[in-house]
Parts: sequence; structure tokens; C-alpha cells
Amino acid sequence: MSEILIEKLDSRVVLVKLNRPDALNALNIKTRQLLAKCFSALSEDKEVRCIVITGNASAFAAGADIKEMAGAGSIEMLLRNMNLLWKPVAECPKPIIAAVNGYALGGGCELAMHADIIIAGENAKFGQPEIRVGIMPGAGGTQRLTRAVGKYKAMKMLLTGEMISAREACDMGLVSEVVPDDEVLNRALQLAKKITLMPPLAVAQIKEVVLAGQDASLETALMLERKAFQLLFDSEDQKEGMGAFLEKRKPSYCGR
Ligand code: DAK
Repeated sequence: MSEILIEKLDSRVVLVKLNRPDALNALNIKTRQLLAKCFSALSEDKEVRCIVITGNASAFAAGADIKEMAGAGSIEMLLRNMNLLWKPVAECPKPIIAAVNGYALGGGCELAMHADIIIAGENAKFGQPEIRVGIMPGAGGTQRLTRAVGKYKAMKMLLTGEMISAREACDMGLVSEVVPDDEVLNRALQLAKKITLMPPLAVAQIKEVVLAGQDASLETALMLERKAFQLLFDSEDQKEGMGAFLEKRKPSYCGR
């Protein structure tokens, strides 16, 4: 059985499922290599409009695989160059929805934070417990988390390694929506379906501008927004969307 399972639900939505149940979906090197390969391919697949990533009922992912890191030295960690494997996920231009049940810890929480929308089950638990095993986050935990929830909530999680509930995570801005555990995947897929019906160029521009804008000054970010906004007026889908509104019918977007 592969460490990740990839299912095309229809040609536009792809479900990526982490599949190491015996290790609470801990992200070993093999899993991350497969994830990198999968996200590179999905990024280039013109049919795919939304990706849902999930785990199982017990865990989204309980972190990087501690068994693979325990004996490593710093040069070995450097040579593993794991950031190259996170890149295809971080740079994926398609919307990513994380459907989280159970533990999303360490690298698992960081993987969820690579998503654009996070749907969590009521009993999901989030945390950055790396400090408890003598290290610190290495895939965005100090940065994406702080940007999502602010310094004081982030510091508390990072310095104590304490887990937080899905509700707390939602209240602080780390989760988009909390639903009953058994509805997580359905809700994520429902949102994915909704996104696939939106104009793909606008979807892609929104994702690009939100992510790039976060790291720019407000002035620069607003300029990025303005340029992307103007660009969309040359798309067939802008004419279709506004035409459909005026003609009181449903739009049908072609992605051009
Ligand atoms: N790694 C490896 N195995 C893990 C694991 C992990 N992170 N988490 C759980 N497992 C395994 C357990 O070893 C156990 O396997 P067996 O002993 O049965 O073979 C099985 O999953 C079930 O776990 P437990 O028996 O512990 O289950 P419990 O329900 O009692 O406890 C738990 C669940 C989630 C509270 C506990 O398993 C736990 O504390 N897990 C570790 C959580 C953690 O510390 N996560 C952070 C890991 S460090 C990098 C980027 C990022 C990172 C590193 C590098 N680069 C760019 C270089 C990230 C680092 C991390 O995430």
C-alpha cells in the first residue's frame, strides 16, 4: 500500500489521502517525496481545479517521522534538503483544502497550514510540539502560524508544545470551519466542488495575490491586487460571469 492515495473524484477535484495509519500518518521521507511528486503533477494538470488533502479518523498527520530524525546530525538534515519537498505544495497554484480529523501536529500542522482552507472535525487537535522533542518547527511553523494567529497565540503554542482543540484553532484563525468529525471530508469536498464551478483564472489570481500580498507592504500588495483585478477583464470568464448575471442565468466558466 502506498503512503499516499490519490483519487480523482471527478476530473476537477482530487483527493489526496495520507496513508500511514500505524504511525498516525507521520510524514516520513517517502511520504513527502510522494506528496511533492503528486503536487507537482496536480499543479500542471489543467483539468484539476481543487485539491483536498486528508488523513484518517485518528490523524491528519502527527508530524515528521521522529524515527527517521532521531539519529540524524545537522549536516545530514541539511543534505536531506527537505524544503525542496515542501516547495511543490507551497507553490501549488490550485486551491488546497485540508480536511483534518484527529492530530495535526508539528509537520502535520505545518502541512495543514500549506492549505488555503482548513476544515476541522470537532475532535481534531492542532499543535507544534517540536520543542518537546528538542527541536523547533522547520516547515513554516514559526512563520505561517504567527501570520495566521498572531505572535502571542503562536508563541504559547510554540514554546509549550501544547495542543489546542479545533474550536480554539478556529477562534484564533488557524481553521476555517469546524464540523462534526464524520462530516469533515464531505464538507471539504462540498467546498471543493463549489470552487470548481468558479472561474479558474479568478481563483488562481486570488490565491496568488493573497499569498504574495501577505509578504509585501500593504501598498505593494494592493498594487498586486489591482493588477490582477484589471487582468481578469480580458478573460472570457469575466464576460461570461457578468453577462450571465445580467441575463439572469447561471454562468459556465471555461478558464480562459
Ligand atoms: N513520528 C514517528 N512515529 C510517530 C509519530 C511521529 N511524529 N507520532 C506517532 N507515531 C507513532 C508512534 O510511535 C506509534 O507507533 P508504534 O510505537 O506503535 O510503532 C504510533 O504512531 C501510535 O502513536 P502513540 O502510541 O504515541 O499514540 P498515542 O495515541 O498514545 O499518542 C500522540 C498520540 C500524537 C500524542 C503521540 O503519538 C505523539 O506525541 N506523537 C509525536 C508528536 C510530535 O512530537 N510531532 C512533532 C514531530 S517533529 C523539517 C520540517 C519539519 C519538521 C522537521 C524537519 N525540515 C524542512 C527539515 C517537523 C518536525 C516534526 O514534526
